[in-house]
Amino acid sequence: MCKGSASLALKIAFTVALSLAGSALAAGQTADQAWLKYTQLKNPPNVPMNVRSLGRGTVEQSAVVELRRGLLSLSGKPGFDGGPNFILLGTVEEMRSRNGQSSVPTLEPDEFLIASGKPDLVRELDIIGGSERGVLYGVFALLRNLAQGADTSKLNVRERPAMAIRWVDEWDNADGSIERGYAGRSIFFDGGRVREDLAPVAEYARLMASVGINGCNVNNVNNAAPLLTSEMIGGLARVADMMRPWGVRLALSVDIASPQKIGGLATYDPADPAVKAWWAAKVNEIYALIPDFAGFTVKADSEGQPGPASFGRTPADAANTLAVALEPHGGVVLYRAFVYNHHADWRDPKADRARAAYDIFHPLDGKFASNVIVQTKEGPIDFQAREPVSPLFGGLTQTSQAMKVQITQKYTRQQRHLVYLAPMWKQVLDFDMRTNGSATPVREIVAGTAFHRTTGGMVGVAGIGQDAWLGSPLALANLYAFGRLAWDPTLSAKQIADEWTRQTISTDPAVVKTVSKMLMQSWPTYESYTGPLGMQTLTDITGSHYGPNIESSENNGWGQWHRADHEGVGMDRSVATGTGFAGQYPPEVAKLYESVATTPDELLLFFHHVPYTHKLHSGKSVIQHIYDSHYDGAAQASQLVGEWDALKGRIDARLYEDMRARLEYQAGHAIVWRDAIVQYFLKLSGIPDERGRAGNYPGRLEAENARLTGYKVIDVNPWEDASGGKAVTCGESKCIAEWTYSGAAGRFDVAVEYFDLPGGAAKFVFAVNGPAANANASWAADAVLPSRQPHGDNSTRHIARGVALKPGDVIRIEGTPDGLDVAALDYIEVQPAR
Ligand code: GCV
Repeated sequence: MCKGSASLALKIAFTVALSLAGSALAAGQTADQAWLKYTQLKNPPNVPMNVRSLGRGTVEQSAVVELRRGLLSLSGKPGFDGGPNFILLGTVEEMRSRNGQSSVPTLEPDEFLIASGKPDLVRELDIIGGSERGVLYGVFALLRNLAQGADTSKLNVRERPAMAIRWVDEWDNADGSIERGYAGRSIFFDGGRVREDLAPVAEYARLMASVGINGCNVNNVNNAAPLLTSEMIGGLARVADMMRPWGVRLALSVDIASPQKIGGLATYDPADPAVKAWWAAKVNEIYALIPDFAGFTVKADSEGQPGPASFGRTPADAANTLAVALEPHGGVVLYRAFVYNHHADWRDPKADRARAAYDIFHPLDGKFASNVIVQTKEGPIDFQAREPVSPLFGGLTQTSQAMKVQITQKYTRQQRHLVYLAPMWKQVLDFDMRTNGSATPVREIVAGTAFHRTTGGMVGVAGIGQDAWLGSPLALANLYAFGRLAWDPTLSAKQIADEWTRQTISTDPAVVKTVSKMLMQSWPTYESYTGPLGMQTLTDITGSHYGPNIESSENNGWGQWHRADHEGVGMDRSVATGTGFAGQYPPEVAKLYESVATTPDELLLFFHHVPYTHKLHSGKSVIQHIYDSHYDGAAQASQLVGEWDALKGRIDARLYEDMRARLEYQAGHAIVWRDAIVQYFLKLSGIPDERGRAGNYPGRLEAENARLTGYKVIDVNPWEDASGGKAVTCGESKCIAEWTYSGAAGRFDVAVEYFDLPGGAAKFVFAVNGPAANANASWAADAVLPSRQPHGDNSTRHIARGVALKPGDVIRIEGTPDGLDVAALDYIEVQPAR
């Protein structure tokens, strides 16, 4: 390339950089709220500062802009040095024609190579991509290394993604709400249309590209029909335009009944010629405006969505109808295996939702068109705290597959609890399915290599919104980890946590060690206090999916049963005596899960119904494990606060305060979970806790036993969500609960368990013998939490610290309702001061 074109490229790069920076600022939502911070390094990066590119394509220019932005920011320099050394960006083709030689290796489209150019008088570092996207990925890889302070003096990196499909799914609705989203409203839609301001979409695309995500399915699989109207497609083309410079292709969820719902046809039977023609015309309409459109995601015959079963057709029939329409344009169909009957008969011991995907899709293996990818959730139920790997991954050897994971934390407490999910995903990816008796790790199955498929991959339900992408700052480690694992599933969860921390929070080794440790212990901690032994998640599955509600999983058709009774707990999924689910795995794995003796403790209750007295491999009884695990988990959640505290002064003060409040809330909510599950199983089993904790709460004083002025006692539903099953609520302008303290004199932390109800912000004042006990003693119940009634969803802990108490003191809580928030109280607990 001649000098002139290089400087033209530079000029374009600057213009794009400025406009990108401007638009991002205007929107107030930027990628540097996540990991693309490029914080100035102590030692300037050891690479040339000048950036040139050989091509002028949009994606390559994004790479130039990003590299310049990153280098300036990391080095803290005001501008470029104008010296002779440079970094050169180009595709293989561009590099070959520049050098007039073929020494440049052939690379796959998304592959890149970072290598020193031929030593000359000047230092040259080349970033070569198999395509422009490869160049962009190479730039992000270089910046990732630089931002972590890596030694780049002898950089020689060649990487290509393990999987072709690396998509995120957004479950955004046209009205701007987001199904299972916990970070505010949609960045794509509002009021039934595509938003005018799409600057955050470009920033999101930057984030995606930085970890190699190459597709974004922007709308909810439920209620997808309105998205295919011509007006919508016009708007969606603008979304695609914002993502295209970052190599991210737009995809759409479609409703299989669209030909009837919005097309005016009398049927949506996928075998009907008119239906086929409708899809072909619709797809043509899309490609006319979005030439790089990636394809469709389909949820059909599932949870009330229409599907081919209504016409006696199979998922393969439906998928192939769409596939034929998309094929000439290079589009794909991600057909979801999440098909099950949510009206199952819970009295039938053979009924089992976990079986459904394999039962329906395994017989169709080999019947899907080559551009259909069957997309299967990582486990057979629905993103629980722990599930076994879906057996379908081993059951489709002639079909391309993608594994779906959930970044948005529906069952892992909605971003209010810290749960770093990479260790969970890694377990699934590394699981050896032993198909045909040989090593077949799931990561190779979904990548397509295990069964010689041409495509495959990973899809993550992201749920990003306008609230700093995922709401909680540490939750972003999950989005980052998803992309990194889809690119390279052999990376370790710890390595990814370290990388993310260095780029997002600090390169200070002490900070990296602490944050990474917190992230790594967060999933086991969470599992311990919400769903150990494969009990899944004992949450309110018909409502908020947030607080504990153990029986909500039973006696309904949703099939998330754990079958707890007075004698024992767990679902028998063995072939010999149960639902037969264990038999869906290849023989070696099936054998492992078939027997109680060989099933790992962590999944025991997923596969077997055992008495509470059954001894685990650990030597503990099941019931004792349930008690211990919940106490240990809650204690570990509280330790997370202490670990974070050690970072004070070492990290950004706002981040410290923000995350500290979240962790403190989580520690309190872990106690709500602990107490709910422990008191429930204590009552159900009638077996006491060997360590005497269950049902005994030292220092706890129940609100229903207090001297009450104005407050009325109520039963809480479900009963296990309140201590002793009861709470007090205030129907007057002010209410008081008083207890006379009778313990030893000293200084204490007093925890006040109250219900932070929506529809108002009730005020509470904590006092001892008169006015408020200290500055920390009055607060407003102003969090936004689910459920209108007092419930484990909104049970919240406030701690008044360092309170002096002596026998005879009167402890008083004054509650002032506000709107619908009736200042409800559960108990107070006097604990030794920390
Ligand atoms: C988008 C679960 C969730 C639904 C979700 C569904 C799915 O059932 O509760 O909100 O729907 O999974 O994955 O399609």
